[in-house]
Amino acid sequence: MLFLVDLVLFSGFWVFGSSNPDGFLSLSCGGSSYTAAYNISWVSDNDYTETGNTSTVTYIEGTSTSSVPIRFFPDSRGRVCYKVPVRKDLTSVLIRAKFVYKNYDSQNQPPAFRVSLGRRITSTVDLRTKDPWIEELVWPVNNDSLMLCLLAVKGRGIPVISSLEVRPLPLGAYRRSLEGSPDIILRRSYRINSGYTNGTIRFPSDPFDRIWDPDQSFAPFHASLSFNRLTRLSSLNITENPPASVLETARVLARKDSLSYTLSLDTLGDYYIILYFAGILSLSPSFNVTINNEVNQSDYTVTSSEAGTLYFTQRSISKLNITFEKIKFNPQVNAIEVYEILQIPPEASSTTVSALKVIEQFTGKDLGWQEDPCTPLPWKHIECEGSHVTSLFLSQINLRSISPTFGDLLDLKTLDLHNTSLTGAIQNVGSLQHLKQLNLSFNQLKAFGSELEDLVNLEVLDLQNNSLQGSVPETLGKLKTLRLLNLENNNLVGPLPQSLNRTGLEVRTTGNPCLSFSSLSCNNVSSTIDTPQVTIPLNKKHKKQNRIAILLGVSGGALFATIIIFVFMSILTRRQRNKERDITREELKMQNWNTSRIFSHKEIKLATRNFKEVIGRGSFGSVYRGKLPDGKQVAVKVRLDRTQLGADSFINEVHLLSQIRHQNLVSFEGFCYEPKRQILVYEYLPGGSLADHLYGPSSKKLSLNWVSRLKVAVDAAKGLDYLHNGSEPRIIHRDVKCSNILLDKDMNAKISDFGLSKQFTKTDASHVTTVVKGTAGYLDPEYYSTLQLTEKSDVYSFGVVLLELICGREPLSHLGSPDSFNLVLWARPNLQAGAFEIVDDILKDTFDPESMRKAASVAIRCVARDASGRPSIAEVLTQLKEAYSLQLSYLAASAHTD
Ligand SMILES: *[C@@H]1O[C@H](CO)[C@@H](O)[C@H](O)[C@H]1NC(C)=O
Ligand SMILES: *[C@@H]1O[C@H](CO)[C@@H](O)[C@H](O)[C@H]1NC(C)=O
Ligand SMILES: *[C@@H]1O[C@H](CO)[C@@H](O)[C@H](O)[C@H]1NC(C)=O
Ligand SMILES: *[C@@H]1O[C@H](CO)[C@@H](O)[C@H](O)[C@H]1NC(C)=O
Ligand SMILES: *[C@@H]1O[C@H](CO)[C@@H](O)[C@H](O)[C@H]1NC(C)=O
Ligand SMILES: *[C@@H]1O[C@H](CO)[C@@H](O)[C@H](O)[C@H]1NC(C)=O
Ligand SMILES: *[C@@H]1O[C@H](CO)[C@@H](O)[C@H](O)[C@H]1NC(C)=O
Ligand SMILES: *[C@@H]1O[C@H](CO)[C@@H](O)[C@H](O)[C@H]1NC(C)=O
Ligand SMILES: CC(=O)N[C@H]1CO[C@H](CO)[C@@H](O)[C@@H]1O
Repeated sequence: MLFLVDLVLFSGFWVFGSSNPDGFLSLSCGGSSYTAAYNISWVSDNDYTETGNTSTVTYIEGTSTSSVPIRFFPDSRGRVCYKVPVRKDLTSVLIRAKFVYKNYDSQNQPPAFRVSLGRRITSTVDLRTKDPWIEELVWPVNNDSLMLCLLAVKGRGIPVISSLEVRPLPLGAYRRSLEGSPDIILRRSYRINSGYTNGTIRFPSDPFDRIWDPDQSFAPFHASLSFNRLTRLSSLNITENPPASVLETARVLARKDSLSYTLSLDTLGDYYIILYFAGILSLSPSFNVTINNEVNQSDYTVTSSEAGTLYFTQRSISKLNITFEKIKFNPQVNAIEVYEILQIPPEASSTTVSALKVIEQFTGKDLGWQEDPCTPLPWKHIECEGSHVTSLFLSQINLRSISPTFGDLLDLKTLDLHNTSLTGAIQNVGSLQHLKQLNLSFNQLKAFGSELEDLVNLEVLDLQNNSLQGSVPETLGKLKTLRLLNLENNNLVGPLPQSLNRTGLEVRTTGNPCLSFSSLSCNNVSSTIDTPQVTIPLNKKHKKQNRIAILLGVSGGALFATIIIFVFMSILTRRQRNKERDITREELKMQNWNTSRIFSHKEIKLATRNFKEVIGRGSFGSVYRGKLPDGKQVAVKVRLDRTQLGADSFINEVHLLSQIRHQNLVSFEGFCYEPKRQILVYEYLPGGSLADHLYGPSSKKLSLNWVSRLKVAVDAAKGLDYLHNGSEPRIIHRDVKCSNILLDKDMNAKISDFGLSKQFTKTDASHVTTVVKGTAGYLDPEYYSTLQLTEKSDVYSFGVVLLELICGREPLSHLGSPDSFNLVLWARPNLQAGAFEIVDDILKDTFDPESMRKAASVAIRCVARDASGRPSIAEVLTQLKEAYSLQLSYLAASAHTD
């Protein structure tokens, strides 16, 4: 669970002593207020927050011992912010933040985190590489307060800060040759006091309290000469106003022909360079200034007793070579500043922001939506491209209707409002011209409305599990880019518009009373009406009349009489053909059901105590807990009317289920097949699902250490291997996921929810297309191009399960940073790089790295984009067994040494 906590420090008044330098603000993070040398007042941040814990660390730096306060934020793995007032009359301020770890927690694990200033992420602070770490930023004052935030990086420890200083800078400083781009933050790379070696210079020598570093190791091949106060500088007419003490020393070429600084830079980026020259000698040398091998300024002259500057910007560089080539007398330089140029991203449009704020109110929840939706980090439930909000994901909240406000989110490409209690007609989306994916599934929508046809860029429209009625509007055919139209489990009837029958568009229709392209046969209607007749043959005649009545009612008009007769005839013919396959109860009993039983509905009612205890729900119906007369515990799966299979399909299904037996597959106990009742009875597994263990109450989660996770993985792989390679026919599961892996009381894992019903395309004509029951986050990416699921699709889904076992998080999760939303995309590069920081915290220090490496490597191969790159489940099983035994011997060895 990540928290988004804003620690806002806002001191609306200036509390400094009368002689505190004007405009200085110095926050002692986690410390107390005190006055330091030169009357600089340090203010504690203590009074302004309840967030974060404080401590003090002492460390040795050079020859001196420092003791500094720190504030760290253990319970806010999201974001913490300091909001600091700034004088509006300034053009820019210097912000200096100091981050100190120095093992304050005795864990020896220096954290890494990101820092943002306003809308821009400016830096990644990695205290492993440098501790203390000082960030200096020049911020163009564009607001009366600035917001500096620490953004946690998942798995990289707790952000920590020691001090934060704000210093006014001279008016107009650090803007030359950056004109026309006001939205720039400068991040200090170097500030060198050339020719000076005796320590740093700062306040009060520099009234703006910049820290000028001594010039020691920057140009090792040249003699460092300093000329102190040889000449009085008559004028210091430089906007940046460097202190005289800095300009009074210079590095001067001694012997060679050129003087050179080679500076390495943190990141590849754009840099801003300022060179300071002062005529401290009686000579006036002239030279060429070459930056990264290009002469930028030729024949520059430093006039005796005068000061001057050169400004440069360099694009896309990662190192810097500044060379001064002699023309007359020896070249010299007095100071050098180098800054990384950081563009401030534009603000999101105010329409978008206010629309989102209104939507937040609609939800009745505090979604933590503050500041800018896209920068520095996108809000929860939102994804951005630049400053455009392109995705909005809201679910499990009560919206009831799509309010007009949604129509203002003009940049949306993805709108996901599944399970938000929407009712009525689909509305207020017509203006979303960029929309590619619209998910309104699992609501109670009744009508299509008239706006869908305006969504000219729509690719995926998911309307499954709603209450849509009537027929599918012809106008949906206008959506030329549509690839997937999911209408499953609604109350739709009638032929689908032919305009939707085209290659590249998949229409899913199961779970509707009567929905297919063919206008002449309506197999679903016939099969529901057929059903009673299968088991109660005496009713045959009666039912036929019934059917005619129903069909008349449905089509309601003499005009269609011919069609009706046609339909009737075709059903009759079909019946004739199928007659010998009609199955009576007696016949059912005579078949070989192995150990499976045929239950009567009465028996089921008794076993479940009249369907008292629901233990699961799905789109197919509910699962109840039951107890057979012999004491055996069972899980009873009752199919909803609309998801019932045709008679043949159901018999085929239960027949297959009763033949499949494997210790790692949930065993099938029997079934009930009576009019309008299709019930499957399975063994009951008391251990719950793997998902319960990984994401349920923490007590359960603790029981899942690495060795038991590997055991679960091995078991599940065995079950899947049997489906793929051991059973006849071979079975593709199509919905492998954590909630379909169940555990018995001894923590043996078994796969559930397998069978034929998901792949009945060829044998059952009532299914228009391949029915995919995949789950978001687990679905083979190749499916979208091939529209086919294969054994390798199961391997992919299984790979996602392995990643969940390793990382302890769900396949799609908005809880972390945006780049971690998709488990596969996030974990793959990390695990490939051996970055085990992303391994579930609970497993830390308890796993054998070799075992983890093996499991991670097979997981990564399973989720290869290309199906051909994925291993077979048999190979996965072999690898997992090895990882398992590695971990076992590791545990044995550590038990031995303990
Ligand atoms: C500090 O402030 C006090 C008065 O508040 C003043 O007397 C003293 O001179 C100041 N010291 C410096 C170094 O500015
Ligand atoms: C942080 O402070 C809270 C409350 O003051 C305390 O419960 C918690 O244990 C502290 N955490 C650490 C890591 O010191
Ligand atoms: C200043 O920043 C705050 C948020 O920190 C924002 O709400 C406000 O609109 C900004 N004001 C200006 C003038 O940009
Ligand atoms: C260096 O600075 C110290 C005081 O900061 C001073 O005592 C010393 O004389 C200086 N050395 C040189 C070579 O200037
Ligand atoms: C200071 O520099 C500005 C522009 O760089 C120039 O216009 C002005 O005359 C200079 N003033 C002095 C006293 O040199
Ligand atoms: C820096 O640039 C100068 C002139 O282009 C060149 O002679 C010198 O070798 C370069 N130094 C390094 C370390 O690249
Ligand atoms: C200085 O630059 C000019 C123009 O690029 C060039 O012609 C000249 O040779 C350079 N001089 C030296 C000493 O590099
Ligand atoms: C769908 O279209 C194809 C070709 O356009 C046609 O052959 C086929 O019969 C149509 N399917 C149905 C069910 O109407
Ligand atoms: C001669 C030359 O290359 N001049 C460039 C020096 O650098 C500034 C700023 O980077 C450019 O604007 C000049 O064109």
